[in-house]
Amino acid sequence: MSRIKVEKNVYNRNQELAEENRRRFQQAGAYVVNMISSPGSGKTSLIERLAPRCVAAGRRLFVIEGDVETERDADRLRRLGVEAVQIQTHGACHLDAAAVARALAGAELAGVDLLIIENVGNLICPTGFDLGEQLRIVVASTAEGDDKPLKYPAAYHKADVCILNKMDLLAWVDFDVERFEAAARRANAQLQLFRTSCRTGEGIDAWCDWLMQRRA
Ligand SMILES: Nc1nc2c(ncn2[C@@H]2O[C@H](COP(=O)(O)OP(=O)(O)OP(=O)(O)O)[C@@H](O)[C@H]2O)c(=O)[nH]1
Ligand SMILES: [Mg+2]
Repeated sequence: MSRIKVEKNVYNRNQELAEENRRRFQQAGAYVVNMISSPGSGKTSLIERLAPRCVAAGRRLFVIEGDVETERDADRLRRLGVEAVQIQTHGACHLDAAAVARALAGAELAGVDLLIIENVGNLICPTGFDLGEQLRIVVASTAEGDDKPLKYPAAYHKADVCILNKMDLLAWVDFDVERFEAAARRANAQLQLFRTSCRTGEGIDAWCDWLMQRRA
């Protein structure tokens, strides 16, 4: 079989499983978010900031953490009282719909309001794999350079929301926010843009309020 045909089969099979996941999520009433970014842009930190707001709003949050190795991110969230499952891919650079289904095999999703899937830190491979989510977020940080939407357009093209995190670092890094956002909009004119800092809390309320409203 040619490589193109094998890849097409992999994507088709993933799409079928993603639709199965989506049906299960919808039946349970869970709103599902897939978070994609390069390593270290602040995905887990953003979830840590969201968690107490979910408690305050009476919303049940459940998180799937995707990493190549370690249970560290799930442990960070468990310390805050968040229900979290860790997927360790042991080499794979993305999550797929089958891995998400396996991670949730024994989980009771009824009553979960928000299910966040933090994908493996990578701007390339995760973009091709629908996990059954309703909302896809691409997170960038000011430490990464403002040209990333130009270099990794698919990550932006396929996202609904773009969060620019680490706004507190702007004074120390060469990063032009307007240039970044113009490039992100060029990849995807519909992108909903947010600017945040998990350190100072800047923009966190606006982002979390928007997400809660969208979920409702
Ligand atoms: N200055 C600053 N540091 C931040 C901010 N957000 C996160 N960090 C720091 O950036 C580092 C990476 O944050 P994480 O939340 O672990 O990033 P991540 O995207 O989940 O990383 P991976 O899961 O490894 O891909 C940590 O040391 C955080 O404390 C921010 O807004 N400002
Ligand atoms: Mg993380």
